[in-house]
Amino acid sequence: MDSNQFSRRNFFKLAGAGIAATAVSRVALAALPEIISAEKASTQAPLQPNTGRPYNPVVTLNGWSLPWRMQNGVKEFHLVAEPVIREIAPGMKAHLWGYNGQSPGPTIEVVEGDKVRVFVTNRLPEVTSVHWHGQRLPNGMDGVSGLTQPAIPVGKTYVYEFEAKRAGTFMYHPHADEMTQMAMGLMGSWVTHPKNPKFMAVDRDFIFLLNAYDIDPGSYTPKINTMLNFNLWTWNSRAFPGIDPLVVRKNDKVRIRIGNLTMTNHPIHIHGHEFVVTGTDGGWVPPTARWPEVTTDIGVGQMRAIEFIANELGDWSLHCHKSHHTMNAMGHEVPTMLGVKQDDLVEKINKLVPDYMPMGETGMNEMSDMAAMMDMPLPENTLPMMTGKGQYGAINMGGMFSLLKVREGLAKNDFKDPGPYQHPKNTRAYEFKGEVPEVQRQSVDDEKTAIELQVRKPTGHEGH
Ligand SMILES: [Cu+2]
Repeated sequence: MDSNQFSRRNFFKLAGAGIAATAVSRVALAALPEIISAEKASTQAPLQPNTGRPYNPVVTLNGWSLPWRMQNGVKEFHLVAEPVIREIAPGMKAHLWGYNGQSPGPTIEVVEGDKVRVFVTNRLPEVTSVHWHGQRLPNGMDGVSGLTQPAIPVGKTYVYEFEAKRAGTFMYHPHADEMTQMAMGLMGSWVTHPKNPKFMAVDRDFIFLLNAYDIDPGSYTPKINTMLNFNLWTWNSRAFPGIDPLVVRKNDKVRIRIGNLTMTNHPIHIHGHEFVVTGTDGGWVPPTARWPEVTTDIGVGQMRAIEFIANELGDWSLHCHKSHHTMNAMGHEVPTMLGVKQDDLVEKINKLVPDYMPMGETGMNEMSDMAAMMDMPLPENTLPMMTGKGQYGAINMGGMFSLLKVREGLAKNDFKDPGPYQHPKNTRAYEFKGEVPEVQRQSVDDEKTAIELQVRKPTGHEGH
């Protein structure tokens, strides 16, 4: 874009107009859009545009959208990179780096063709920059420190200006000491809405980022050198049961936009509905190229937009299908104890280790019950590994898990949790109360099979 189209010079004109020194500083301050900060980690109502061209706003899961100001036809936003305290779920807070009070930062929403100016103020203890992942823009606005711009020094504000050329879903994150700054939670979402608000319009449009942290039980700050062994798998820096449900009306057309800024892929799975992938990092998928799925794998650095009609009432799970990603921190080096009798062992171990507790003898379900009853002495500021209470008991989940709640009769912009789904009579799994038949052993006629079975039969001490 031609920089003359922008009114950058106007800021300096004011400063040179011979106003008293104090007034100058006030004018200089006023030249920057005010800093709007979020205090809460809960999902905020969609930001309805009151200036600029119309669009259908998104709902950021456990997040919010950044208000802008119009300045001579340019949408101006102000991001502040700073240390923040983010509640990961009730009972655990993390000391992260974020933007405008939270990690991730606010979602930025603009319309295709908008001229955009983003002020970025650096209140971190080190240099930073912002890369606008996926966007078409002048090379010098790409935010790669050292390559396309000097890094933003501590305490300084840099300005990014470009036209939002392509409609779609994007991410933003630092491109300066990236490993540290992304491990600390510096990231956010960006949506460029299509010029025509009717194009690809949906009733409810959700957005969130997949991110991950390595925070030792009992501590607050992520370990920044971790490459693969993260222990907190989060959506918008929240872990279940801290992730809000996605509340929709029956028969709503729903879009969920998911960006992956972790170091591994996440197969995101939905229950009770099929969806189609309608958007990728490169843009909208042509209708003829879409196919139905119930799980879509989202690679590192990728974004996927999925769409479906929510026509089945209920509380439907929406989660990453890697089962270790639906657990919270507790170390995965716990040995498998399935079937290991520990009764007499515990007594002996207790003489050596007074706090030892037997774990996992019949599976790990007992873990969530223990945690739920707070019998288990977890370190302070630590989430139970598996948790969450449903109307029928423990849900045994953590991490990247939430619920799609489909209900009838919700108001247009009602995203409030409607509570647990009331299953209509005779539509819930139930206990069978009759006799369970005897096991029928299949008679083995085939000689060959009989020999194989004999070979496989356990032979006691042999081989030990
Ligand atoms: Cu995952």
